[in-house]
Amino acid sequence: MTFKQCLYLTLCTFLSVQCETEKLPLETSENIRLNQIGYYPSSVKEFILADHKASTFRVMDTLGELVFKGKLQDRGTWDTSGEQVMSGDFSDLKTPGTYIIEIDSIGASHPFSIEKGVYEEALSASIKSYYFQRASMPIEETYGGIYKRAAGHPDSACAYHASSRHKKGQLNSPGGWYDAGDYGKYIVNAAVSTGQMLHLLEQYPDAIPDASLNIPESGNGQSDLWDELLYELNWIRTMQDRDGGVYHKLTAKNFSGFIMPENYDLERFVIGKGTAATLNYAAVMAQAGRLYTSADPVWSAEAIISAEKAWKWALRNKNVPFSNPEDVSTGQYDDTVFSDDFYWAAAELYIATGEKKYLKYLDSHPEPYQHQLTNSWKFFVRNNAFHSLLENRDKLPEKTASSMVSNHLKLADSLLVKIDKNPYHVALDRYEWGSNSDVLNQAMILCVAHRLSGDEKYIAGAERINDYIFGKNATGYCFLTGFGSKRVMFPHHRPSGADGIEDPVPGFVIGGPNHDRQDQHDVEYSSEHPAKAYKDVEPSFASNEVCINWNAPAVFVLSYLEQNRKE
Ligand code: 9MR
Repeated sequence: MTFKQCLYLTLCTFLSVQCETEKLPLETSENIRLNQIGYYPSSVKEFILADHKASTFRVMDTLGELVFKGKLQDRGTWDTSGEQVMSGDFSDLKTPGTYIIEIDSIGASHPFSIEKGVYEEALSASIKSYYFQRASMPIEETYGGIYKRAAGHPDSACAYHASSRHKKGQLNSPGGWYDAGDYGKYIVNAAVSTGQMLHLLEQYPDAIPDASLNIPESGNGQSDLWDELLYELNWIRTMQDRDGGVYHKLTAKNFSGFIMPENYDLERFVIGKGTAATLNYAAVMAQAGRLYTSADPVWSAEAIISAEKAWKWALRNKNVPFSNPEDVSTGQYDDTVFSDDFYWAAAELYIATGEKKYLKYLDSHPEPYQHQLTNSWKFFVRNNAFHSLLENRDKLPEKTASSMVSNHLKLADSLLVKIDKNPYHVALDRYEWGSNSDVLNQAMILCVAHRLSGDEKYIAGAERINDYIFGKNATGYCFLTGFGSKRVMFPHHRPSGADGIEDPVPGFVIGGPNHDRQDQHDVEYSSEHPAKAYKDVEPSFASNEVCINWNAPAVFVLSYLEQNRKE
């Protein structure tokens, strides 16, 4: 090489290094919305570009190398978010790694990964959140790390409120999970949530093995999820009266301030006794009882007997609704229609006992095969029944079983149609209190359809919906605390607000956009559009609270995906 050539090469190298260092990475754009946790290699991979026009996008790896190029598709206007929407698809990129999406003159996305087991951590955290909600016991550092705390609410001697049908004395009712951002314990919500997660254990008994969650029971030889559910189930059992009826809730008369559980200052009462609580008790005890037979035959037999007792009470008290007594203002969880609660109880009791009277009941009291949105504690009980019956369809007359399967697939297909039509590729068109649980419940329905049919389109639908929870939504937030790049920092959750730790307790699905904005006197929302009616501030109980029935379908869906998306 001549001296001249050598000089030229040196100069070129110098200049190209200069160029490299000057090629600044694009700034993160909040208008590019995607699943900030990531995708399995074989997943459908979509993202949204809101309120901008562009024709192409690039996927770049961590070294800044281009790994995929694609075209954006115009999806029109989404009135629910008030946005012009474009979407991109990079499903063909299957190589594991960490990536960002870049769009010229707009910016870059938050990073995301493509890998096997991509939701493992999110799944563990979403179950562990129940451990953090445990009442009456300390959260020890060994299990809770920085979120350790002293025991709160022993609930060992709770007076009966007059609404308990004037029961005298006190109830020993320790344990269970705090319902949500508040410290109440409510039977109907406990039952629907536990039921949804029991369904997972029925499908995949080994999905959450022993010692996978680092909870006090880890190492006892049984699934950690079982252990967690048992903590709740054992509390639920304390709420049954001797005559079989079940009390509605255990709370103080009013919500407390934002204090730690151990600083509780309000007396707690056993409040209400009614048809919904009793039937939901019957259902979940029959379900848990039958699933727990071999692990603990005594517990199981007692649970089923107590479920039958509850059923009988409900038959004698077919229409005892609950509403808050005048001096009580904690969560109401009110219901006035009990046909679906009867149906769930009859379904679980039939599967547990095989007794024909329950099957007859189901036959003569059919429920519409639908998913009624919002208030899953009120409406999803029907779906819990369907899911259990479908899983146990060998116990049903053939005709009943096959029409139930086709009804379920029809319901799932209607969700897929909505996903395809919707600019964000979600199936939800109403955004009410706890809308994220509606989204996840729809994903659960799709998972069940996949289990019934093995058809890939259903699991892909569940993933597309799940992407919404992890960031592919009009707010751009990843709605699982502790996860994602645009994180929820100020959930309406008393311990997270009072523990002095910057990051909230991880693993909670927060309620999500709620166009009713019941807290708007205290919360300044930045948008009135339903899909954007969300604010990451502590006072926003209507959009930013956590709740056990919002996490339950997340646990189900993430587990289902982990079990079925091997690649
Ligand atoms: O999740 C419940 C939602 O469906 C109702 O519309 C709302 C108002 O009644 O209550 C929600 O449940 C809250 C409960 O009453 C008390 N604990 C916190 C729950 C989540 O916000």
